[in-house]
Amino acid sequence: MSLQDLTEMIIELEIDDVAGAVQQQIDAGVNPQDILKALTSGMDEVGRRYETDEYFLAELVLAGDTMKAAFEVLKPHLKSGEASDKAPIVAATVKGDNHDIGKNILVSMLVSAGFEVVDLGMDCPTEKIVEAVRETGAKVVALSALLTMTMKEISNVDKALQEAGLRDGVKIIVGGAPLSLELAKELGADDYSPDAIDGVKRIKALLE
Ligand code: B12
Repeated sequence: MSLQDLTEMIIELEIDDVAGAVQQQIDAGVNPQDILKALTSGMDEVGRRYETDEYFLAELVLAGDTMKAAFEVLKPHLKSGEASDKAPIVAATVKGDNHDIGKNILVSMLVSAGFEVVDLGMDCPTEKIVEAVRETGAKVVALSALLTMTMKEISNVDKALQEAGLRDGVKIIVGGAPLSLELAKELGADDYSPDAIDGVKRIKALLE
């Protein structure tokens, strides 16, 4: 059993066996962050197969569930140090978007780094995000957008925070497959990260 086998298990949607395989890697002393990378690269291949009509919606759903089963086992092992700030972080997947696996991974990584996180879930209305920032005094909003169609919601959150007079006190960091740092900035965000591990580092930097 190798990390490549784990990637294959995600691609082949082996939902019944994936948790045991992750546990086996952990027991063998493999770095949990390398395990996460192997799982995520399996999801990338699933996305590619969906794009080329080798996989359909049923496979996307099953791939999501397989990833979740794997991540449940991995989650307690992903530790990335002590948080420097105790202000909560507001996290959400934007309105119209039902992809929450990446956002959930980021939230788990933030919690294990010592942050308090207000997780607003997926398909989250902009008003709910503004309300949470107002109520908690959060200094960072972490948004996930996986669809080209829902990317524009980032700019709506930016505008709504400005209108509420809250934008100056809060940084917006975003992530998700269709984004890049350039796009993120165009949409009004302060920062972008392609993965959750680097995302936690960037959030720490934004708070400094
Ligand atoms: C699983 C999946 C689904 C599942 C989601 C299950 C769930 N609960 O999340 C289901 C089946 C619901 C789904 C539905 C759809 N999907 Co889909 N899906 C995927 C798939 C295969 C994997 C996504 C995933 O979970 N990846 C694994 C996680 C770990 O990665 P991640 O989300 O990218 O997150 C990482 C980083 O991006 C980053 N990150 C993420 N968020 C954030 C936030 C911050 C602040 C930071 C710092 C970092 C960060 O950290 C994470 C960990 O490192 C992708 C393909 C892909 N490669 O992304 C398509 C994909 C996103 N889906 C796609 C499509 C088209 C759809 C549907 C429209 C299909 C349909 N015809 O109905 C619907 C839309 C539903 C909706 N309204 O949202 C397209 C989007 C194309 C586009 N550019 O718009 C993709 C890219 C597939 C493709 N290649 O065509 N999907």
